[in-house]
Amino acid sequence: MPQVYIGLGSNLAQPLAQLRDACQALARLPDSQLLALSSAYASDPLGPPDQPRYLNAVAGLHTQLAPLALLDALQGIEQAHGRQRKAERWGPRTLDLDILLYGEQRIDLPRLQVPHYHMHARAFVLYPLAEIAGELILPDGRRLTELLAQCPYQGLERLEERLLDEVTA
Ligand code: A4P
Ligand code: MG
Repeated sequence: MPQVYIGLGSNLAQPLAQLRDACQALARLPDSQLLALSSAYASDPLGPPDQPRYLNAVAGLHTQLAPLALLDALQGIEQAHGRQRKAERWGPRTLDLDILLYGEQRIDLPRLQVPHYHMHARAFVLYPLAEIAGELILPDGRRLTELLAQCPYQGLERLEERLLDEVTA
């Protein structure tokens, strides 16, 4: 089963509760197993500055869902969290679930690009990912450690609160 990494983000309507509920939902995905979960991290918004700070985290899964079926499932979870898609790019959101990596695959479809296009330079993706997959090598051969060495913290702050009491691997 491919190892998949999902980026979680929220900056509206109690972000910590949003991320916790989202983790429960990820743990219940069909034909999938939640293997690992990072801490939650707070950071300033990338994009329009007139929005609240974000909380982000990264989850690692095994899944038998094909990439587009997984995307459908994640968008279903986003909808259930009251996500409203607006025209504004990088605007505030209750819950954003991005497929960061899907095994070794590179995917370039109209609805889905993997690896997620900006993950290589985003502290709020790379540092939580490193917490659960420090030895990771990306499909283009780059090591996660190399990317981290070139990625400043960007004001990232790790929270003590746990997102899920137990991850059963
Ligand atoms: N899509 C394509 N590839 C993927 C993928 N790998 N995973 C498509 C998930 N979706 C993917 O996404 C728009 C479309 O992207 C989807 O319909 C899907 O078919 P969206 O979630 O509706 O819109 P979005 O998230 O606003 O757009 P975008 O460009 O993906 O934004 P990002 O890159 O997710 O950035 N600042 C901080 N500190 N923390 C954040 O988490 N997030 C954003 C959003 C901006 N600033 C942030 C953060
Ligand atoms: Mg998104």
